[in-house]
Amino acid sequence: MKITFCCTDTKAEPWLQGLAAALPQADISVWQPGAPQSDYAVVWAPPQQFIDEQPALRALCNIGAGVDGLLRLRLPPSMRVVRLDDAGMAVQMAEYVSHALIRHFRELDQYEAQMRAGRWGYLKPPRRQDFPVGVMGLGVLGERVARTVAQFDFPVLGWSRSPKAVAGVRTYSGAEGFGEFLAATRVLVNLLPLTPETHGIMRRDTLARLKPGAYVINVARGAHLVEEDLLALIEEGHVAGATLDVFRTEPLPAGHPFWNHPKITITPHTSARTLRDESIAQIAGKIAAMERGEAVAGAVDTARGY
Ligand code: NDP
Ligand code: OXD
Repeated sequence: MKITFCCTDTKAEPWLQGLAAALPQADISVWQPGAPQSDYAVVWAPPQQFIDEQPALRALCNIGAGVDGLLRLRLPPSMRVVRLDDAGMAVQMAEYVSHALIRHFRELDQYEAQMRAGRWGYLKPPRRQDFPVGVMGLGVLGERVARTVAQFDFPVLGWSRSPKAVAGVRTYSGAEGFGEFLAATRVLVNLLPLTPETHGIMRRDTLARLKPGAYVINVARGAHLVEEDLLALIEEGHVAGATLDVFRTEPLPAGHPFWNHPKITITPHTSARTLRDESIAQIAGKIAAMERGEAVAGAVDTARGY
């Protein structure tokens, strides 16, 4: 079995070693233009040329959870796409979102400013019930985040495409449930995949439906958010602030208003990193399962877009 590795911005050697150890029968190499046809590919942001030169791949194994970049390429209709499901990302997302939420809710920035000013003083304790948290996307990552936040006794709501039941979470689904979900949410967490349906989903008319003093945590994709609309709603006071891990243009360009905005915290697309060892083990397991003709978790429905 032949496996090709084609991952932009990724050091290949440790992946090749790990995959070779997990799949000793496989012949694994880094893709070069003109390379012979492989059976499987391990990819992140491959060029179109790679797809065009490898039309008979049995599967593209994406070393990330989101496949929006991959699905922008022209793929042969029969080409199977498999993504990471969890592989150590869900716990990272849960800690990142919990941190952002609690930092905002407990006003830790204000306490830090007081500390730096040498001042000992109390702020009025916020009421947890005034901060309902709405998680958009109840998949592998969103469900873990919703369950984790519920452990801190926040009211938690979740929204997905199909109806879902999650213990401790009030769930909504589809276009018909979206308005009610937004109206009941104050802290909006985005964990949707980027698809034609979800592109620009956080924009003026949707964010304006959140409870006053809303807070936005975007950990999915930058193109979910209309950045100018968020800035305007913060300026107008409806939105109190945001924690943003992903941006329309990455790296965030110099001079972008998010860099120095007092009510916005940014991180460089790091809320849930691909963990190499966990990912190698998962991808090797999926390739072995596909070789045996078995179904695998994380199989992408390319028509649906996630
Ligand atoms: P999943 O595919 O497991 O979950 C997606 C969820 O979104 C599902 O609940 C799905 O609903 C819901 N959904 C999809 N489309 C719609 C829609 N139109 N309306 C309402 N709900 C919808 O994905 P993951 O949880 O694994 O990952 C989510 C995203 O997180 C990734 O696509 C990626 O963009 C992002 N990500 C970001 C990272 C970072 O470091 N910032 C790291 C990893 C991922 P249903 O359950 O009905 O199918
Ligand atoms: C992913 C990501 O999709 O890193 O895995 O954003």
